[in-house]
Amino acid sequence: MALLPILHYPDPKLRTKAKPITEVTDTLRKLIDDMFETMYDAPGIGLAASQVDVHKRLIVIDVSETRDEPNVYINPELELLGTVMQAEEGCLSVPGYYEAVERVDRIKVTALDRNGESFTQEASGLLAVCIQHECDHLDGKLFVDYLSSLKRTRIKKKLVKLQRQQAHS
Ligand code: GNR
Ligand code: NI
Repeated sequence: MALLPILHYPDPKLRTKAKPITEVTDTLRKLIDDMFETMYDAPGIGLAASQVDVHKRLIVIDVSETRDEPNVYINPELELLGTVMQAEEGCLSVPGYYEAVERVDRIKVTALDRNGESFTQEASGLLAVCIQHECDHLDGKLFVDYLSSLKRTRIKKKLVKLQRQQAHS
């Protein structure tokens, strides 16, 4: 297993639209394992392949308190249900920032699991928010895109400054 480097906003690679996965192979399962290790280490509740510079439609999630409920979604397709709510979101690609974002409180997702089998799941609460957040990553979208341009610009400037300092230390 291996920890994978996570891309940080405003890296333009985070804007890449991910391509559908055509075959679920052992190589892909190795990537899934590495993504879980990276997510648990961060620590985060979800990770999209886009964040580790792999532009394939794959996300991993574990919203459990006990960190022992790994969920894999390959080629996820979302159906938005329920009503729009505000929820505080953070992102491993936007470290240190938490902001309210509007999301629906209920979704239905259809995807392939790590064996290439199709499944459908209904989700609410944090899991529903996280699945929407991760699916956005696959389309090159970040939670900061839902904020005012003023807030987004402030966050961008601070992160660019931080990255410059880290590069020089
Ligand atoms: O770890 C994460 N926490 C989180 C909290 C609220 C809403 C979404 C998330 S996802 C985030 C990990 C991440 O950046 N996934 O892309
Ligand atoms: Ni994120």
